[in-house]
Amino acid sequence: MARAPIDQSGPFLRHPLQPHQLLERVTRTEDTIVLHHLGVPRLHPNDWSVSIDGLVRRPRSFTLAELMQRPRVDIIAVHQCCGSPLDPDKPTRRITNVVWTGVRLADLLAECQPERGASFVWSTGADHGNFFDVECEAFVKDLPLDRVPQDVLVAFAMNGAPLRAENGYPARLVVPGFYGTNSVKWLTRITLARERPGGPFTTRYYCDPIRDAAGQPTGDTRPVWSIAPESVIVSPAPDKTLSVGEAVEIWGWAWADGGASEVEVSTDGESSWLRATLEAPSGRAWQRFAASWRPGRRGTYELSSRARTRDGRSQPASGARNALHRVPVIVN
Ligand SMILES: Nc1nc2c(c(=O)[nH]1)N[C@H]1C(S)=C(S)[C@@H](COP(=O)(O)O)O[C@H]1N2
Ligand SMILES: [Mo]
Repeated sequence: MARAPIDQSGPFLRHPLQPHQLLERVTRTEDTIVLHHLGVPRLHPNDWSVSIDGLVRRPRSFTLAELMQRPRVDIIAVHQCCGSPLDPDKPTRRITNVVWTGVRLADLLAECQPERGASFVWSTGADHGNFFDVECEAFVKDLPLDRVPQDVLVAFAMNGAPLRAENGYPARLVVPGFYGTNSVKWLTRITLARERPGGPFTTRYYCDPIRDAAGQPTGDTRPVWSIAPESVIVSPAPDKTLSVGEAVEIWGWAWADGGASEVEVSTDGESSWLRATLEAPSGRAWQRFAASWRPGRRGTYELSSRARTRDGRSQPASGARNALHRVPVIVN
């Protein structure tokens, strides 16, 4: 396929809602985050197809019409940007919870008959151009092949409507439970390979340093794949005035790849924590938590929430993209 013309070239970020504005369980499409590195390729559905190649016995491509005729599934999932690859430890809370519709990548791959030795799925978008000082032929990401059967999709709709151009029209990858950067928009090619791809978005960017027990970098890195446990307080909103002796509900959303198992809330600057009620995980959606608090004294307070997973992972106080979310409030 010829290179697609690029609209809006260069890095782009739209982040409409702050945590206290995430009142809806399903984020409306006009309120979702939009992020890309190189621009928006202009693709025509009639010339578009996605090819599957590499370590497969029967390489082939699928047109949009062919995808649309196949059995489709809906998945509600947290869709989160991990933050800027130039400042990966900074929490940005670019989060949404949306419904994707598409076909299961596992079904498409089965048709192409993966060969033994295939371990990684490379996904290529039609966008190309310059990301800061790096010239990129395409946006290429990867994921482990053994993740695919869970629920990886080639999606053509978000919240029940065809993808907008900026969200990856006509079709994109969606890797539920992984950070958004792995869900390649404007998908044109899937390649099965023995090893990880060598491009800038899998080697130079989106690789977290692994630290030893003392917090020192070991020199090894880990791809930014799985979403770490995280939570945000939606209500009360920052700087809200509350009344002494009146019960307030502190509520918000929690999520993690694999689901959150517990959320705690602190109202005293993290000296003590009380356990919130938490919805059970459902699909890949975020989970509502709530705790009741009756402030006993006037003053300023800082509220925090902390999510945990069944295997004991949690949110650090600072220095990581999933660091604790804190909300100052006033009690009168
Ligand atoms: N082809 C392509 N896919 C991409 C990107 C990109 O630059 N090019 N950006 C990624 C990043 S960093 C994020 S957070 C999500 C954002 O998806 P959205 O704009 O649909 O919310 O797309 C990912 N997929
Ligand atoms: Mo992102």
